[in-house]
Amino acid sequence: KNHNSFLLWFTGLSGSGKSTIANVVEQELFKQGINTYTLDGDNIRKGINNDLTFTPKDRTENIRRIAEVANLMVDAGIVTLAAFVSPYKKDRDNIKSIVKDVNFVEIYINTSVEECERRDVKGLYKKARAGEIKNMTGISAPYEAPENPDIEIKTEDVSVEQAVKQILDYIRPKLQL
Ligand code: GGZ
Repeated sequence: KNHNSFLLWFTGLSGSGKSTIANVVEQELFKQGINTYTLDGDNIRKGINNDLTFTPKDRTENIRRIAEVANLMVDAGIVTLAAFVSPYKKDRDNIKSIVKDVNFVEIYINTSVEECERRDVKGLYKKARAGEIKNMTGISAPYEAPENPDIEIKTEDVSVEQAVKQILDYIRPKLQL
């Protein structure tokens, strides 16, 4: 194990707040001089995984490739954050087997589908309701909630700052901050 590095994996619905929270965690780590990188839909689904859709099979392959990339990044000593819906339990279990020599933290961003749909930052829920988007997680595709995440954040109850503190408090002993 590379004891100085690890993988923070954020799972939750579209619009749950994964990227928002991950980005602030990353800023805090940066302030402490820690080398980090965030993998998310913007840099992965537009690049290495631009051949993949949102069918169950493609999501499985999406998560598998991301886990392999994350494994390399952590091996290179980078504290890696990954923010993906990752809705299937078996795919999340597979991450753990791919990154088996890495300190892995599963963070469940628990925001109800009602709240995500109310926020609808990208208008995807509206499109899903109108049938313009298929396989929309929470609407026409399942989200299998983690049963035993390392950290669970209910964004309807806590602020971004509180969520970030909860994560930093959890990882601080592992980082020797
Ligand atoms: C879920 C979708 C879909 C469907 C497009 N279902 O809020 P966003 O926009 O930025 O995050 C979502 C992102 C999900 O990609 P992931 O790679 O994280 O998904 S998975 O882990 O399940 O492979 C959303 C957008 O892409 N998006 N269509 N049908 N999210």
